[in-house]
Amino acid sequence: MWRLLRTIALGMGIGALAAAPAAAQATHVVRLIADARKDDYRFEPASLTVRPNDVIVFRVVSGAPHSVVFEGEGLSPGVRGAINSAMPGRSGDLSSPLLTAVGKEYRMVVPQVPAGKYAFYCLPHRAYDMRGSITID
Ligand SMILES: [Cu+2]
Repeated sequence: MWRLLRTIALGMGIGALAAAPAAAQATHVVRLIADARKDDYRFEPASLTVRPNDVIVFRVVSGAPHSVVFEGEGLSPGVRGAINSAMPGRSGDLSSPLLTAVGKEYRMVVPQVPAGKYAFYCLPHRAYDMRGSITID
């Protein structure tokens, strides 16, 4: 009897999941570009709009090494922790590891944080103003 009830409950749970509106998980690619001859240092696109659980792929296209470091100013401890948790293999607070080769990719899943704009920069090219932002819907 209990097993039957549990089976029914599980079935209902799955049904409820299937009925929920499909929260599509989008993947966004951000290219990391640096060309000293052209004085060109940028994230491309430099700004993008994302949703929690979307995937962002930072892809090194030229001019390695690069990194992705979120601006910490004004972040609450909770938000800071959520962003840190979303960044695999961090090299420090809010910092990706150094992306040392062309073709290297760094993936992160957008954390559940309040809607708003979150700025980041590339540490090796910070002096060249290589920066970008995500706006979380
Ligand atoms: Cu860079």
